[in-house]
Amino acid sequence: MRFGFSTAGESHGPAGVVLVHGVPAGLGLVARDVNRDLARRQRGYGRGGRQKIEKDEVEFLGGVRHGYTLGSPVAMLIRNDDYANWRDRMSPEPPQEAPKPITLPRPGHADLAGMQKYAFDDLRNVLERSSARETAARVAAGGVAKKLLAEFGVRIESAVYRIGAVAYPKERAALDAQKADESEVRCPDPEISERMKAEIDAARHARDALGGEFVVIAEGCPPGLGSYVDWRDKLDARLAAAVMSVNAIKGVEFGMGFELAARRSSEVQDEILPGEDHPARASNRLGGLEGGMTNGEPVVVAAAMKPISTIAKALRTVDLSTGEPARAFKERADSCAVPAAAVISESMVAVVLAEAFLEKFGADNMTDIRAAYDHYVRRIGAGEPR
Ligand code: EPS
Repeated sequence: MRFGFSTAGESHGPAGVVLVHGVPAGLGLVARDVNRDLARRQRGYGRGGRQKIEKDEVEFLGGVRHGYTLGSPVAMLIRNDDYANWRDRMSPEPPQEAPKPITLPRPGHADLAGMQKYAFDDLRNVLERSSARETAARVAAGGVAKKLLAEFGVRIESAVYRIGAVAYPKERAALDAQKADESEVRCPDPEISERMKAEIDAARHARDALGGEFVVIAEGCPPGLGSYVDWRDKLDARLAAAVMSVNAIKGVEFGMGFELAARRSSEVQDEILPGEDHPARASNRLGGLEGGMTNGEPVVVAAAMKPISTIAKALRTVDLSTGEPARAFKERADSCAVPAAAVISESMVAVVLAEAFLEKFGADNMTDIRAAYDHYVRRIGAGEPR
């Protein structure tokens, strides 16, 4: 089966679960490999009270033995510690007394269309699954993908370059992304980070929330992941879909992104120069992707996140139990989750790259994949086998 994953679990239910399939046998994998990113996802200035309750860690339920994958699905469990406080409202078994339904859909959330689509009269049935809590399970899947890619020298990082009106140059954020973990907003510049934090404070005091922009960089990808042959195989399309699937993401761009549209061709292509052992590039304006394939330059994906839709300054809605005008439902929420979205998007990028990597080099076991990879990089002169 090709590499990929499915998740299950509700935000205040007992746990999140992820099943990662298509993982080759013989990959070294321990809980620590995955838990590091789970902790990075939980950080970020502007998070609400929930992250103080949770300490996300995985428990392997299948697919790993004595620190190595078996080629069977890797199943991981992440418990929701908050479930203890929600047992009555979220128990899988019928409760003694049904909780009062929530009927005030929030503009911008999945609430209204979700209730219409699934014939619910309680929007908790929608919000529990549409909540970004689900992304913890995605990050666990991303941890497996990152571990696989790291065996071949692929490193994935991210940096935030906008929170609300406070911005930093995207190119500089991408260059210094390795410093982003030191910042509470994942911006590599300490002074801009402080301004971003002040921006978040101001929004919170106004009972509002903020979005922003971030960039994910994958270095060390060999050329030729993805393909130009069929539209479904084009890697930029697959990466865009994966990043767009992260809650509240409204736009994705590569390299110089939408700015490319305003320039002349000669100003935007990455010229090919003779290199030591293989052709080199004079620039990376296209973000490491040409013709739906990696070209050996760092893959640079940026995304715009809209502000979170659960806000204290509740917006106008309709009470679905009466049809009367009302104010939207308000529950504890984050005031900014852009730093978390950057980490989640690293995971989604890793999953797509791992899938494309295994398409190119085989998928059964690490020994055969390594042999295919070594042969390929030798043939195209893209450096020494790792
Ligand atoms: C979310 C609402 C908040 C966030 C949550 C996403 O949860 P709660 O309602 O429990 O306070 O903290 O994100 C997470 C729980 C998480 O782990 O990222 C929402 O409505 O989407």
